[in-house]
Amino acid sequence: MEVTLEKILTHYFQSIDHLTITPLEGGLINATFKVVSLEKSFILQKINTAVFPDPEQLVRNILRVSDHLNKTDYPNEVIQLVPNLKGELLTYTQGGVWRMTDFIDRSTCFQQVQSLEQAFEAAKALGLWHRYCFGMNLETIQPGIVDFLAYDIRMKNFHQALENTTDELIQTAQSEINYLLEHQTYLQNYTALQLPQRLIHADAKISNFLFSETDFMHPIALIDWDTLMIGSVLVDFGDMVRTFSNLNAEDDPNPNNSFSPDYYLAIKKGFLYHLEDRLTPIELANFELTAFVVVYIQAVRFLTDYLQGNPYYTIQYAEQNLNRTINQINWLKAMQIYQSNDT
Ligand code: GN1
Ligand code: MG
Repeated sequence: MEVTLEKILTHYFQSIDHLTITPLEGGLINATFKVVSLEKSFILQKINTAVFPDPEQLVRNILRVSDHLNKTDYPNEVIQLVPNLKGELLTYTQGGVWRMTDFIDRSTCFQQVQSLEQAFEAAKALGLWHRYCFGMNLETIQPGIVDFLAYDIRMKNFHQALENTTDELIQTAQSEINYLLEHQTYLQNYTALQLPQRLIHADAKISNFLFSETDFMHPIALIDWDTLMIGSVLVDFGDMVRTFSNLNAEDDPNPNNSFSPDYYLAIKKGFLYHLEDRLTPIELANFELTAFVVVYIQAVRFLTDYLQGNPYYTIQYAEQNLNRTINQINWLKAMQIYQSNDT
């Protein structure tokens, strides 16, 4: 066990003798570890304060939503923060800001969706989470990241990155840059919509769903509540579609299997299961457009990061953010073909 991690654990446990700690891969922002004690397990996270400059706000949002859900008969698991020995929900150390939550027992998660049934069930679970959040007082929620959903600012950052980057990177990414610049109409059409503003999760990707360890078709929790904010529920639908209907890994540039209409339809059916009678006509009419825009913006974000020298997303190899961009663009191209065949 690394000395620094041991030291962090002493903030939470009287004795760290019987603890094991293992890193959990997958997240691109925070560092995440599973801590196993003799009695139970926990999730320990080092919060990336470059991305989340106000960790107190993250904690406040989580408490507000978990308090709300705990007062209802919401059937799935709710995130439970674990205080340190001083009773504080955040631990400030020279090695960063740390937070611990309960590990949800007998659960497992996936980096890629396993079956149509699993996609349907997860989308249903997300819809259920939304249905139960609908009654919340939204005034108490402040975003943990300012301008996260301000897509005009995402585009401004992209243009700035284009101006400030090297000719070499521009050349390498020329076709992806062109594609994104040529397909801004979708974004403009989306931005012109007046969609109802509700509490959203804002990172509803497959790895943020926990499934029962014994029944992979049974979601038991929606996790990673760091991006709780106010926005359109269609953004959550879009993030599901982005990661569930793309059958390739997020950095796989192979165009085959980048969009599955069957998965898309399963997710839509699942998401509507608990929400169809709650959503307004403008929401019901804009599923496809929002999904397209969510993937488009994700491509813009990956490419911006690549052009800036990867300051934001964790990378394992130099071209990973470019590959992630290509992967998103492959989805967009396949979705366009699907839409043109469908109409
Ligand atoms: C980031 O850290 P992680 O993996 O939960 C990002 C999401 C992206 C996602 C792409 C705060 O999420 O917005 O969709 O990577 N989170 C933040 O995989 O930027
Ligand atoms: Mg996240």
